[in-house]
Amino acid sequence: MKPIVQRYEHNPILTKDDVPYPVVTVHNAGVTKWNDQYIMLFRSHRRNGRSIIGMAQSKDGFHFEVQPKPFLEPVQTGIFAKYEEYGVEDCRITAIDGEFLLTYSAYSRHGVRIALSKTKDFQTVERVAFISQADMRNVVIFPEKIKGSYVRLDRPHSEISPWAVWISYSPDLIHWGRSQAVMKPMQYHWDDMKIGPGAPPIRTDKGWLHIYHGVFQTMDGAVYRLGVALHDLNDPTKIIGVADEWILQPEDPWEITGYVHNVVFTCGAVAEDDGTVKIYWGGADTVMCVGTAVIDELVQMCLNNSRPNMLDVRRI
Ligand code: BMA
Repeated sequence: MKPIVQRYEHNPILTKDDVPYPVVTVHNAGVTKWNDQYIMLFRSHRRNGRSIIGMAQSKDGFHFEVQPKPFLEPVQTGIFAKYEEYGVEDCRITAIDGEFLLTYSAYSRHGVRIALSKTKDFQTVERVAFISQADMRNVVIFPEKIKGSYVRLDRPHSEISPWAVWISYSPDLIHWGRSQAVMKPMQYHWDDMKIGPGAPPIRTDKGWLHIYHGVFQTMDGAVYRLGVALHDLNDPTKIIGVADEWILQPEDPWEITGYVHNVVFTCGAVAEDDGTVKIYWGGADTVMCVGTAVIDELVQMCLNNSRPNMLDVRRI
């Protein structure tokens, strides 16, 4: 059977050997298209175990060339220095109103929170604000305002309820509210342990397509896979459907073995004019990979093989 995500035959597309400064991993990259180029902002561990974000560019979305210097590193002064002290991770890119919003995890002795930066040209970056308190990760901002508000999905940590996807709205990108839980892990499914936003949602005529990650705990540790959910176009708080089956799981050797075993983790996907989407993922927290899927097939998985809405089902 044809896989739903067709892996690029020359994966991995980027490794530490492609980076002209010392790093030990290349993974979890946000990707966007700009001026006929693909821009990738990837995470790398340094040899001290802390992460920075580098940039690579490509004409075709498959062959990337890395910039000589890191793109985003923890700053040394001010409020951002205080909360970026331990590193910056897992950047998502949203193109909106002629600029690019960058949301990434900032780690410090105070926990992990989400920073928002902006760029217009991928040369200069303006740090805007921290848009969450601790402990929050995986913020993806929708590429359009909906009914006048910016919209985001995120994933708070919680020991009471299993990690779930939430939605929030903002008039100005700084102040966020009207928060609601929209999606919960499904018990004894591939994403039983936790779920989190992956790539910024993609507009389709049937709804917003969200590619997310789900985690299952095994005797050999956690397995990270990717799945899809569809949100209502005008009210993304409403989930139209969540595909019952995953779309991608660790299978290639560099997804099964690496810095963290058995991980495929996405922070970015690029919708193409021909109805396909390039999905980018980190393999085993070590390398970057890409694959292609047909957007309508992902949408149909959400519509035709949807699971029940776990928000209303009590776990026993
Ligand atoms: C998550 C995040 C990701 C990482 C994944 C697997 O909690 O830290 O950045 O890819 O674990 O290690």
